[in-house]
Amino acid sequence: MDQNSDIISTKPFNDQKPGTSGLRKPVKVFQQSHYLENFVQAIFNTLPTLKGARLVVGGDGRYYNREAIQIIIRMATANGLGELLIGQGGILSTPSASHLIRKHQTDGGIILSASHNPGGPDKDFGIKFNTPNGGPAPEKITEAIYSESKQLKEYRIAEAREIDLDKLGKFELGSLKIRVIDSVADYSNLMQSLFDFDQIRDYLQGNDRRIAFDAMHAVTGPYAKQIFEQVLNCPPGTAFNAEPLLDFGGGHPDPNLAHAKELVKQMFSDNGPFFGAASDGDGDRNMILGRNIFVTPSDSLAILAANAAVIPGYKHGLAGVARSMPTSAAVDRVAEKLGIECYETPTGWKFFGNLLDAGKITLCGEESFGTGSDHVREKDGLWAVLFWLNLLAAKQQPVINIVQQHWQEFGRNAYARHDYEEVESDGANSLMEALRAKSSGLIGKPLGAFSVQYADDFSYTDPIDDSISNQQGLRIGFEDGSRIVFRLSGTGTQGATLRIYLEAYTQEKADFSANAHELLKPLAEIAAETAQITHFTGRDKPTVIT
Ligand code: G16
Repeated sequence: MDQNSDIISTKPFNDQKPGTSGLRKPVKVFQQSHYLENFVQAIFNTLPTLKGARLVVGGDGRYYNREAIQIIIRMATANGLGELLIGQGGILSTPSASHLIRKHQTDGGIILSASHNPGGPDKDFGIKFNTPNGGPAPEKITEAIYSESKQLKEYRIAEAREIDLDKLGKFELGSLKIRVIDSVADYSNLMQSLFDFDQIRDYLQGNDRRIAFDAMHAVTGPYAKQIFEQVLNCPPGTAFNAEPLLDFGGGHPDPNLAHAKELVKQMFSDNGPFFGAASDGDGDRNMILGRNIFVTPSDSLAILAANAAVIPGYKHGLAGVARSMPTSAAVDRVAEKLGIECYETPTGWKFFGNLLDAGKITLCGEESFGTGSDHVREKDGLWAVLFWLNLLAAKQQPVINIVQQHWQEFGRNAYARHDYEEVESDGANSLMEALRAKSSGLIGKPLGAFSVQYADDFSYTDPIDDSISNQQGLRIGFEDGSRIVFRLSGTGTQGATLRIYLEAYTQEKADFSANAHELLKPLAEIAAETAQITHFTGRDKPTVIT
């Protein structure tokens, strides 16, 4: 322990169980005395070797980011850690933190973010631990952290000066070394090693090739400015809402049709940009749009997989692909054609980690606007955008043609997610229990015009370490390839969020120009009736449809 350190007596909090992606709570919860400190100490206590450990630390710049980093610094020195690598201004996008952990071979990292949840004094904050592979800690580690948090009696923190997070350079605090590093440079270099920037740059010089990137006042602003406007020579303003703000400008930094309104309006107007994209609070999500077309995240994954051979970083082929269970089966059809394995995992990027580390998969993605590859161990928003730009440049085609051609070849998995946010937890749990109880009885029966092929509660056995994750979502699959999935979100901070995932498979050409919601209407009706949504939640329509 360092000389000026204190051992502070504390009591455990009983609600520090990490969810789908770390511990997410309202800021006010984190500001309670000892709350953040307890969780950080719980993380430290689970490190295999605490003394001398090296960690990457950074966050999405939201309210409480800087305060939290100063606390982590003081606790790191008191606990005898060796080195912290911190993004300048406390800023690191989640994928760039993952890259830095891998590049500098640290013992992991602490990422401060509540991702797409709104920020500000009355909104949310979050913290998660990433392991030395750069990925979110798997369940056995999050369980260990939780279990530490439940028995914690004390934590260690030093009395120390504030470190200037805005100044690049090396600092020392007791025996702790601190390096404040450029948040963007390494990440930008990594992207240039995967994509043909010359080809993209030339392509974007062409007529009518204006692109727009909405950083949603979140962490990708500085990254997008550098990559689009400096390296790719796009005009200033290409990246807009590009200054990270403590409260994301009061917005909801979730890149979807509901929340990236400004971008969507541009993309669906007559003289809009020919390509548009957005990213979320911490830069790991992406939304892809062409002029007058939105590409669902599930389709995006399938299209990237089908066309990976034209991208320099992936030209040698894909080892395999993976998608989370609620993500549409569009990529499964591509994998079948390519003759590669397609893994179906529970929701949560952490489940891709083992597959990526074992070299079983190259690309993976989720319906929740996450796409990524083996270049890091997190989903990566800007990576997906650059992949698409490289694809457009290589094929010399607009987004709409690429999507339509894909559907002609593989059929269309029309897709939508209906979210019922902040419903009473008891009602949501009862809905899931009632559905679970009746699901096996649905098999072989008709539901509307559909015939149920299978109905189960998704369970996953990790093919690498054999760990089992049960109760990962209720699925009702129909004989024509359509599907309804019911899950409770693991990232919300108020009550429960019921997610209903609808997927209709069609090979009818007429359906390729149809509105997805029209195609999904019969499934939405079946979902509402089968799960008795109004009865259990008191709601007659979803809060958000994405
Ligand atoms: C996190 C996880 C994703 C997950 C998403 C939604 O994303 O990293 O793997 O798909 O939450 O999870 P849920 O449906 O449980 O709310 P992010 O971008 O919030 O870190």
